[in-house]
Amino acid sequence: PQPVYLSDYQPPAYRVTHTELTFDLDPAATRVKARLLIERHAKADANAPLVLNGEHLKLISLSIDATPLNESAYQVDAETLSIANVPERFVLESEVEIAPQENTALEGLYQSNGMYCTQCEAEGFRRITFYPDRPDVMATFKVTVIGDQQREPVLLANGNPLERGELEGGRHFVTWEDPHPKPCYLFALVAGNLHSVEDHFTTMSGREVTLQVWVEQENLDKTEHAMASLKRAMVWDEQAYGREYDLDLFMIVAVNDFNMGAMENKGLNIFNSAAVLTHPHTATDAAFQNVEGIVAHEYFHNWSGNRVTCRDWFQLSLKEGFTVFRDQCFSADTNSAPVKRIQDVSFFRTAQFAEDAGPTAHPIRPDHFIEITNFYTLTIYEKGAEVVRMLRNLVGEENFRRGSDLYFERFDGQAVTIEDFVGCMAETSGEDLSQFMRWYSQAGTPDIDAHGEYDYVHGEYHLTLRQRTPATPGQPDKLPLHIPVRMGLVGTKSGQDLTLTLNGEKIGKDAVIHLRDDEQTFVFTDVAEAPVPSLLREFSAPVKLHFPYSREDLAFLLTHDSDGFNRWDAGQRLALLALDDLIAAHRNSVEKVMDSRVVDAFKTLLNGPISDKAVLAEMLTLPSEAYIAEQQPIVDVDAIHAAREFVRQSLALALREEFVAIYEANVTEEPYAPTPEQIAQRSLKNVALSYLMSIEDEQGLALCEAQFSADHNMTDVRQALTLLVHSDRDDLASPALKSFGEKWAHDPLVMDQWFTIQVSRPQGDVLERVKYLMQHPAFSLKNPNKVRALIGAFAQNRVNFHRLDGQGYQLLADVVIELNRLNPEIAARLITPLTRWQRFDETRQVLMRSQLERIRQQPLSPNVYEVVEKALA
Ligand code: B3K
Ligand code: ZN
Repeated sequence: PQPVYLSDYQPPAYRVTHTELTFDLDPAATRVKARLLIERHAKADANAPLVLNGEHLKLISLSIDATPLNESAYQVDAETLSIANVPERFVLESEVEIAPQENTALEGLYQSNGMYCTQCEAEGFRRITFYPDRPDVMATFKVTVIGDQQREPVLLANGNPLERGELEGGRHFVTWEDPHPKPCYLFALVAGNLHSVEDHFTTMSGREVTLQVWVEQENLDKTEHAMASLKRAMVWDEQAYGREYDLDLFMIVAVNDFNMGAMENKGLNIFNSAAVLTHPHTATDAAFQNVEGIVAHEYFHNWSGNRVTCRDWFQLSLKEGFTVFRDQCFSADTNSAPVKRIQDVSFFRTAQFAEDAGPTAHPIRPDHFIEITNFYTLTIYEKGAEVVRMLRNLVGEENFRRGSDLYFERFDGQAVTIEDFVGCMAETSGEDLSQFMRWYSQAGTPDIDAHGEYDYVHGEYHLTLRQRTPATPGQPDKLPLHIPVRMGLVGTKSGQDLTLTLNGEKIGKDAVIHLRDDEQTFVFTDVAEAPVPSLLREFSAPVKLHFPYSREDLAFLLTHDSDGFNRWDAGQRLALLALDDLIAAHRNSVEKVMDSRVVDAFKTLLNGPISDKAVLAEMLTLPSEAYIAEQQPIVDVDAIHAAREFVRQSLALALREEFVAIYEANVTEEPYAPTPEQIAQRSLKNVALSYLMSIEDEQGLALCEAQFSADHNMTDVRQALTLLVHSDRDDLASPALKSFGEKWAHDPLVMDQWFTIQVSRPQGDVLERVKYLMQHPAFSLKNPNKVRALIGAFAQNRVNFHRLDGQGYQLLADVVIELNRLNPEIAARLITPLTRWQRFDETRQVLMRSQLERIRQQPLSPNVYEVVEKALA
């Protein structure tokens, strides 16, 4: 397979102005008729052939302006249809046959649980009909869906329904019209035996919108939260961005087999059932929050993505980075803002930093790719969002809003580039953002080495920041970036933020300084007392900050920093220092000794006044094994696990009474609601329980068992079950697992959790369990959620996946090889943990590489090929 390059971009020679489609549904032989109004681009060569994309299509007929084309007039190969000598304007009609039931890749038109659905982004539409499958071709669509009245009573497509009627042979049809020009990746069709919950929304200009959530009958009681989230998102986008909805109908559909979380098809968002269905008894607090965020994300795409779309797929972050930023802000406004930031950053620093440091590292705007599906990454999405956040910090909130207004207005109905977006921000703010643009083209995470010195005599604080971005594949040399560093100086005597004076100017107590050069020294004057600097507040830039904080400095920031995020981060840094010592002790077989400063810090937190329970729960949570691993030069999975367990147990032993008190103070009999207050209480209670269970004493076990049997809500039940299964008390865990598995055998989303809990345990029997569970009737390799819940979760199980006999790697490779044939997109994603081989000891490196080599020897999809080649390069 050959890569495509951003620098080769050419505007399309022909555009489609209007698209009419008729689907005659059949599992083995669906007929798709297309009628396309096509125009040659004014600047295009009059002799340019018309080239359409098309894959896995059986061509039945083809005509131009109602004249059938004979076979010499066109050429078809496995990927394209070319027609030479076409007029300047014409109507192209085609009919093709496709087989949705054979489609296991879940791209294009496929079947899930007997219903029909589509996934077209990025290049799935070419599996439906011959078409210029690129986002810069935007057309209005009229779509007729014909199906069986019994099997497919519901027939949906984008836009508003125009007409419906009965046909011969028990068939019926519905015709839909979408007046907003769109690229074909936003096309959607759904047909099946579905039921809807309906609600209404009045937009700020008074437009009445019908809202529907379509699900299978047994899930009708799991739609309330998605609907409520949708309405909150609609209000929020009006208030925060002045954006209102633009059709009479907005539909969400839940499907069981879906590669990603959801898809923002115009007016007809299709969701992975895991990203929409919730019920107190089946979904955890985290799932409720995830649903809220994804519903909002897809809704926000209606403007950032649909009304204004991407010129080409290299610009993917234009819509994704911006939309993730928008959904992050929405969730922050709706729930606890500091917790949202802590959770996002904690995930980002673990997973995106790892991506940026590995062989698949790529810029937010890649300059080439083989398979675009491989680029729906944490870099495009999450780092893209961090860059938009930096932009807002650089230009200020007001200019940012004016910039986004200008962007939506100026480019409405167009397919544009990242320059167009940043250009609007530069225009409304007057800022020079040219150096800032490097964030989009340079891969890798910048390291910032910082140090500071307090000059008592002159009352000055000298802060030196040095940036350097490590080489990444294809980018050996990096240029300095424009990095906004939000900071304060916390006085060690007063415990307060000091007023900052820089270059003779008072800039406040909390300010953004701009690092543009390789190295810069900032001299703060009028600094009356020795300060501890609080840097990168709220994680103001996606960088690794190194500052030689002492443990005393960190304990000080933990209690005094005015920035909640940095208070949490100080705790994490303090814990990491202690963990470092313990990892070394474990490796050297020296007795482990707990750092009393960490115990004291936790004690202060537990005994202090609790202002925000959700933040406290985060502060009491130790860095994950994956994040600890990120900080180590060579990952020693066993030492990391042992060190972290040692810290957990030491804290539990030292602070047992406090944890019991916290637990008891946060038990409630109230009926479940996913409110910030209740979620905060449950998180705090469940963190306390996890400490108590780490020492497996009688009281902890009793509380855990009682919480499991109380069966009050899934958050509590899942936490209790996880702690039992991850303990050494199989006598308690086995019956609990069994009863849970039997109770929920009918619910695929709960069974996903049941799989994950079992294969995440640290005990040594996990590999056998994975193999055994792969034979379980509830498991299927064809269902992406199942693959993620069982295989994906196992590959995150650090001690077991990285077994020294290499069997964990081998199992993953076996699955990748099989999935490569069924679903290349999921197969390619699943390889990720193996691509990180450089981070491990030599024995494991050899084992991991040999599995990658074994995969490489197979006939491969472009998706898997691209990832494996990069991993072994
Ligand atoms: N835009 C979709 C991505 C689906 C692509 C799958 N190959 C989901 C989202 O970001 O909203
Ligand atoms: Zn998105």
